[in-house]
Amino acid sequence: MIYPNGLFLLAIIPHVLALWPIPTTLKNGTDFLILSPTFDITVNVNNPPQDLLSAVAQAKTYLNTDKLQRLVPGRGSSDAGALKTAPVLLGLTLTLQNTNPVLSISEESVQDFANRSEGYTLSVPSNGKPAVLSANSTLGLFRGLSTFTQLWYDLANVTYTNIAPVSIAKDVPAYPYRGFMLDTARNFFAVSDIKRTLDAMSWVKINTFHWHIVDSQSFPLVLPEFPELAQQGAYSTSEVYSAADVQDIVSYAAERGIDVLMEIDTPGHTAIIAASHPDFVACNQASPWSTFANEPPAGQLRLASPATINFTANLFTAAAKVLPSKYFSTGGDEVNTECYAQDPQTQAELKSSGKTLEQALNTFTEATHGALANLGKTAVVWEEMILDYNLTLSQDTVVMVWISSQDAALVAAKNFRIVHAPSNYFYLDCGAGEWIGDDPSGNSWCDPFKTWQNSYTFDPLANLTSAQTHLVLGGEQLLWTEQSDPNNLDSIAWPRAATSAEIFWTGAKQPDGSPLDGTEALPRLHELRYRMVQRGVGAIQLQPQWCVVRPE
Ligand code: CP6
Repeated sequence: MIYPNGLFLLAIIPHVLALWPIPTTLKNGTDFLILSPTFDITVNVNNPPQDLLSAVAQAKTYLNTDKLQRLVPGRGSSDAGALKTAPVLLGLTLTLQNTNPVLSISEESVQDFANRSEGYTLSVPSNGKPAVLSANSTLGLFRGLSTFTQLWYDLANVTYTNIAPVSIAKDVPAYPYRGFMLDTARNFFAVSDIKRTLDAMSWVKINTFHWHIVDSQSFPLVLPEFPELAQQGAYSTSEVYSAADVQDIVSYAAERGIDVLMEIDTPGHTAIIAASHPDFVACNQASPWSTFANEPPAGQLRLASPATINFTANLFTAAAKVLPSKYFSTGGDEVNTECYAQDPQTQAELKSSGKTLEQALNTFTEATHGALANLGKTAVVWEEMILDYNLTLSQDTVVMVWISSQDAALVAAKNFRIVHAPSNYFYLDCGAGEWIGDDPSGNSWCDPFKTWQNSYTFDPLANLTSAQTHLVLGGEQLLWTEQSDPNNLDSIAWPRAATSAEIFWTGAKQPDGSPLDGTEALPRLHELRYRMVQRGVGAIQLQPQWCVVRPE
């Protein structure tokens, strides 16, 4: 029973913290402190990078416009008395420790996540003395600014907190990879929709945008080397991402602490490539489609064909080189073997090369991953590439576990690094086995909703030995968009996608060692949701309005 617990908590906890995710360490009081109308942020950094200055300006805007009422009965109206005598905070000072040279947020954000420094220290005294935010990197300062803006409420145009003093001696992510995946192939999303999503991601310290940019249904990515793919494969000439659009999204993300991990899913999920390169695709016309793919249209790259391998390697090179990320996802999920069994060309190629299908897949991945290695990039794959086939993938390949959370242990047993993307916890749409019928194109349906409370119970280290925990890079929530487009993007994603953001920033345990607890989280998530709405993201409501309107 969600409502009774939540309502009960709102009623009895006098000082609900609105921080999301919970910092690693947190000490706070119960004093009132007003943010001065002339409050300013001082950047105590030599030659501050432009993106840091922009982030500071954005934080000041949020402080002015959030106007989040305290979500307790009476909307915090009983705070008015205390605010008459509360000290006033005039400023926040940002300082950098040990940085030589000073990198911009954008430069920090696209480094290998293993080397990224995202931690910070924040102190907000209750006596009106300046607050201090310090970090080892501009990215850490950015994370601290996000936290700082979450401290404040509004009552009759007074911006204030009731939890001063605040001391965060240390806030560092428990896991280096905290992602959100968006599929822009089943339905198209404009650059502005993606930017709005990147904003929301940055508020909860998500650091990776996993962009599942193309799939069997459409190819919206315009590549100068392969313009025909989008010309023949996009839903329309306007529903495309030009090179400039990709650049725009990558820069916008990086300024907000987010690396863009692009995915071109192969060899399955590629039917649309047949529109411009029919020779490279098998079983595109085969019938019924359900024998050859999990959703229409069927079609997979002819993995045993040297011409197709060459094309795919060049395609990865063309796409990966436009992104600064050290990682690129080559997909590898749901390869349908029946498709190859019934494709005469593939059968002939296997026969003449003397290879099994698995050996041909190995040749395909060696060549295509090799193209990424030539660019100094590391491949990311879906779990089947490790669990279903015997491939000689480089041991630094990152494996996304999606079919079931249980499979993480199988990947760890093979000593590969793991990103948790379990369909039974983190799919924002239907999970595995939840489709009724098997045709997402329209003849079937599923209940596209799992509660955030379910996601919030995920344990990143379940079933792993202590020697294997270092393999867990983090995780992500995912939005496959068979049943989503820009009209329900915000509501299907937020605030639910914030649950994994907290699990992988805070760790599955609170600072006092107790496990994350949905009952504790509800009022905080409720406040985060209101803040998101204030900032222009249509996150869904979690509780009745009555909770904050009834008298105190
Ligand atoms: N598309 C791609 C999908 C899915 C996957 N890959 C998917 C599979 C099962 C469910 C939901 C989504 N639609 N390319 C799996 C990684 Cl239940």
